[in-house]
Amino acid sequence: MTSLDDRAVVILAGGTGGAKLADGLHRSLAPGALSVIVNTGDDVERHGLLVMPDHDAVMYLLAGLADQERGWGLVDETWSTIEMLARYGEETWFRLGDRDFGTHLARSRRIADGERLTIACLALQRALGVATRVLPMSDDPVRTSVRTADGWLTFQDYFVRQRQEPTAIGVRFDGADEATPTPEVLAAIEAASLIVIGPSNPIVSIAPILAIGRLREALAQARAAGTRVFAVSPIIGGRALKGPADRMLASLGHDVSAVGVARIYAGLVDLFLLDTVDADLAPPIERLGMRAASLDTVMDDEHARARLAGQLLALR
Ligand code: FO1
Repeated sequence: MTSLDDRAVVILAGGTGGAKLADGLHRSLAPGALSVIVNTGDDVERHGLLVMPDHDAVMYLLAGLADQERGWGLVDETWSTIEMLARYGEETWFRLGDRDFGTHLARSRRIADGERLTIACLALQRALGVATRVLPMSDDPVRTSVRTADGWLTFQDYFVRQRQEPTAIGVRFDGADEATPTPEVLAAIEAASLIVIGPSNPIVSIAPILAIGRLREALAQARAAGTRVFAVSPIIGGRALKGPADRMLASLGHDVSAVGVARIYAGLVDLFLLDTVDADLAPPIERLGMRAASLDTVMDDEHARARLAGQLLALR
């Protein structure tokens, strides 16, 4: 058996495409070589507990516990707690499963006892046997809101309660200006030989991470020092495979294409990876000052994830 690549890699990720590529890299790299920096703008307090959808999506997927059909939460889930909460008249449009509640209880207890968010998350990951570090972008709260014709909605209100139906005419990341990256995030960026911006929603999954000034600076410094920075398009053939990224790009005035996404990342990345169906978009992307490469980027199963991760690592 060939030995796994142990050069340090960082991926910036939200909950879906980014999580899948993180899983592929996790499978392709030596244990501990990968750090995932996750968006916390989707985090939300429910029933007195902190819920971290993007962190938990990555942690569950890497632990082999994710319900991949539903697209969020845990496998073999049951729903007795939320049903009981509904009987008490609590708001239950945001569905938390019984097993998932265990995660939020354990993490919230640690935070109430004074642990930093990152330390609490790392403890949960270790308990699930996940060697990759899944790092919240900051220990400070950052919360995404989406502006619609009826006003501002908190992210989960827009995403789950309103099923992403209202047109997004603005986004904001409350707390991002004051938030600082954690020492763990800065150390991971500094140690990385490759940093990947995963195929997550550029508007509400990656932008909150990049909105933290000191983190964005750290990426630029790493790049200036020779670290390669790659981005993978979440838009394939003009559409997002999952979620509202395509509609959000359109309503916020961006091109709904890999070029539109590449424009958002111009100046930050060395190489932009697009799907083979979009290979003809390579020239306009290269005119933005980055290399472009095309591969089959659809990650239907774990083999496809590991294959894409391996191909990406080979482009370093
Ligand atoms: N997504 C839904 O569509 N409906 C839900 O009720 C829901 C509950 C939920 C609970 C915990 C969790 O970690 C994620 C959950 N999600 C749910 C997914 C989540 O809202 C989004 O997928 C992400 O925030 C977007 O990346």
